[in-house]
Amino acid sequence: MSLEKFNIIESTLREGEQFVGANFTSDQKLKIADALDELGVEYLELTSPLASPASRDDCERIAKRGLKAKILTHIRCHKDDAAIALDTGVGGLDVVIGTSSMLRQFSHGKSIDEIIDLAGETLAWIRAQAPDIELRFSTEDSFRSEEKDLMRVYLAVDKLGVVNRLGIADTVGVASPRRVHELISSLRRLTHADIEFHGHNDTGCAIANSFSALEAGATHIDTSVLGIGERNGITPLGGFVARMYAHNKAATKKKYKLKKLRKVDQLVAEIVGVAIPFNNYITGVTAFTHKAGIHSKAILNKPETYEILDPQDFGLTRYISIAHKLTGWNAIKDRAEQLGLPLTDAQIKLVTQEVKALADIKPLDLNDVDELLYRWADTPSDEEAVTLLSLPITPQTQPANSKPLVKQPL
Ligand code: HCA
Ligand code: CU
Repeated sequence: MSLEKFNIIESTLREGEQFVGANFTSDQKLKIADALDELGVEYLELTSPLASPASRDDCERIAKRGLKAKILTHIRCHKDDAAIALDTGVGGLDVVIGTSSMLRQFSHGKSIDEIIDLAGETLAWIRAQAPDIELRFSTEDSFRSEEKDLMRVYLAVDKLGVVNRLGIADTVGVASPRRVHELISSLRRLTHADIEFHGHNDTGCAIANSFSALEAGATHIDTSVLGIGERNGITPLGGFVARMYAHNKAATKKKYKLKKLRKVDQLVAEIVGVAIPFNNYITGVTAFTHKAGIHSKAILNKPETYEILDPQDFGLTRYISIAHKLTGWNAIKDRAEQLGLPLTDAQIKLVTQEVKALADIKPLDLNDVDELLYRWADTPSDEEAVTLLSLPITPQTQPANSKPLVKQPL
């Protein structure tokens, strides 16, 4: 159920602002908000208006912008914070308080009973001030909190009947998919509100944990563009979208404008001064690059053989890397056809042998392969072709020092 009807709470403008390279100006925030809104995420979460005067103005500006996405801001569990946040005109408040013994001891210093009282008072007060606002209550470091403490807090909050959503946060990235499934399943069984999952990626489980949360009944998943956030960040938007596309392609294509993802990744990468990682989900330079001859052959016949994501759905193209020793003659033939060279299969197979032999000696690039193909195309007969195979490597085929082997036309 939730797997088909989930919502993305896009937190690049909150959790993402906690990435060490992020220092968004107001205009940059607007650009990011607009780009995410075009992509179609359901919510945008913004840094607390209490963080700085500009953060407060930004909440007001983005709340007034008339975006389709609902605008949320993220605050501590205090009436004073809530009062200021409500004044900004946002559509929802994400309230959070730490419940783990470490946070209780080293951060706010409150007992579980005090947390329950404070949450009850604050949430009821917010609901009285703003009957229509979307209200979420979350515990920080949920997975290192005692489960009995956690459930006491959630049950007490749920009983108030004033929150729309309960949030579970894997603040330090310690949870595994099975653990997430267990905890969210318990929460689903015991409470009535929607459930949000926020997962950090310290141990590489953020996307799997988010998916597992949905399988267990969560309704909302927090993401950020490229996964930026504290330390190495949270569930990346693109990777999460890739996961949901693999689960239900038609529904994901309908829900989001997938071709906008590249622009969003590029925009945020540029603003925070990082490159999109080569192996990034969907938009990384090698995400749709195929190499081994066996893969290339099947890809040319039927791309789905080795692709769970169709690059076209994301406005991207696949690339077959052919200038290496693992190449295959089907891929070389395809390249000859792209170049309009009428070589026979026998000739193509000889070119392939030559590419492999050369690649054993030195790194090649596409120009080297093209050059061989052109030479073979100029060769009048197969006999001469055999002679050509034994020719030494000409200076023109020597690549410049360490040229990249993969050149994807992104
Ligand atoms: C943080 C807080 C938070 C809050 C998550 C939430 C976390 O440590 O900065 O409100 O759901 O990871 O616990 O981002
Ligand atoms: Cu976080």
